[in-house]
Amino acid sequence: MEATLVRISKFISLVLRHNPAKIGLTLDENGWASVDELLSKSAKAGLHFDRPTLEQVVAQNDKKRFAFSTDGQKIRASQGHSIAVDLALQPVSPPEVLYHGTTIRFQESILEKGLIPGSRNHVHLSADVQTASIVGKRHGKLLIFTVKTRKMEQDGFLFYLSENKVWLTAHVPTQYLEIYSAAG
Ligand code: HQG
Repeated sequence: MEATLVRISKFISLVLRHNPAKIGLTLDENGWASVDELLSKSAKAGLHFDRPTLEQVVAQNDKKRFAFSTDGQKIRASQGHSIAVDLALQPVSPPEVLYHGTTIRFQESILEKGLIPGSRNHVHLSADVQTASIVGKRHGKLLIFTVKTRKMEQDGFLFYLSENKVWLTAHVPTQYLEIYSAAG
């Protein structure tokens, strides 16, 4: 993605996930913003882009972070929010295991408290080790946990799959965690 598009993507990621008030935008309870309002308020805040450019950002985004409503009038982030939004996702049955990429710096705390959402609304889990590696390396030296998601489901935990295929859950207690090793 070209530099201008990346800049817009980072900007709308901040606005749609964390701080719409920064540009005077309001999201509805499901996290949607009016596209026209996003364009005009971003321009007022100093970042000018038009609808075709926004469509490019949405289409080319490496992780498909954003989605338009079916009528194309609204846009939202598909996951990753820190503000309270109800994505209105239905619980989905998870595979046997999922993965969580993090850094060894957090190991002790995770083994003590389990995986907690921190500033976000959910704990984020990955379907494969490769994705978990990318997520984890953002934080430092990589550590991957295998999460026994089927067992969690049997114990009553709920799982959601965001539109861009990130698995979400509220909390992962330590008994469902195992340090992943490639050797098995
Ligand atoms: C860690 C990116 C200490 C957790 C990614 C993680 C993902 C604990 C960090 C999405 C802990 C939170 C989310 C505990 C969890 N003690 N640390 N008990 N429990 N943690 O960025 O999962 O590029 O909020 O392991 O690709 O890294 O933004 O979450 O390291 O999909 O679209 O606390 O963000 O997507 O970090 O990443 P984050 P994450 P985007």
